[in-house]
Amino acid sequence: MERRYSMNRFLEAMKRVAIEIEIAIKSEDLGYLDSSNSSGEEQLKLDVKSDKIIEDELSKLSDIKAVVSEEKDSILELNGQGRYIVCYDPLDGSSLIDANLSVGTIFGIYDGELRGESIIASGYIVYGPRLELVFTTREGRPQLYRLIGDEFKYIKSLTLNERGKLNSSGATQRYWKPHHKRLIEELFQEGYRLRYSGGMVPDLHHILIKGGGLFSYPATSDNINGKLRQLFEVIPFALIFERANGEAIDENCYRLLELTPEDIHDRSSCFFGSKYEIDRVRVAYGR
Ligand code: AHM
Repeated sequence: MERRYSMNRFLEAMKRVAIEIEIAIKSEDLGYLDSSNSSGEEQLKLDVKSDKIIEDELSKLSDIKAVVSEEKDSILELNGQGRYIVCYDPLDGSSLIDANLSVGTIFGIYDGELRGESIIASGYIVYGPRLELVFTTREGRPQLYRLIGDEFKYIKSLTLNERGKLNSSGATQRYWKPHHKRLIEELFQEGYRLRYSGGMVPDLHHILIKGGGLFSYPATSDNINGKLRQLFEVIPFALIFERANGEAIDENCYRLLELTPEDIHDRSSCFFGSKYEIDRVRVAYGR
């Protein structure tokens, strides 16, 4: 009961965050700062502003002990009496805003150690033609909310079919491993269609909304652990896909929900999809 109350308060906070970041995207300067983030990437002013919006909203929630952000080097303590740690990527794919493509915020709530098994809820916000938010706990299906007027309305729960039609394959193709290339080509031969915007949130949202498909961001010869970060991106989406009747694994075919990062900014190869496509990954990767 207590946890449910905390999650409801958290969800309401993230709805406010969504509206605030949406306003910032539409009205703020897009330039770069002189600083770079802990991964050595240049920081857009909007990344930093979005980070601050989330930090400020979550600091008002007494049960949030600390936050870990893609934009911060280390854990930030918020409320000494709190219980949960929230890990988030405030504005994933922000470089796509120049081209007016959709971007997103990803978040996961951890109870205990920062690892897959401790995640108790997660979600994401899509800043696209519509403002949408998806939220799930370890029980039940992911719930889709949409801003209509000045209020988020519940739209539906998200469930994947046994297989889909979309093939969303990330990373630089010249660095793909041969078996990965074969897998992607075979899916196209089976009739899968390419859908890849370069934004993890809209690309995964697309698969969830259309009921299936494969999103892959493999380990490559230039990024041996892949690109996407475990705590802020990979584990939160793994919970969403599993709760939507899909699967989420890494290149060793372990569940992404079993990952334990050594460092808060650790990355992992990742595959998200419906059951058929993830079985195809297992065969391609020899497991
Ligand atoms: P970012 O942290 O620079 O925003 O990069 C994250 C994004 C993801 O949203 C997306 O899935 C991936 O990078 C795309 O990478 P690539 O262009 O290498 O396929």
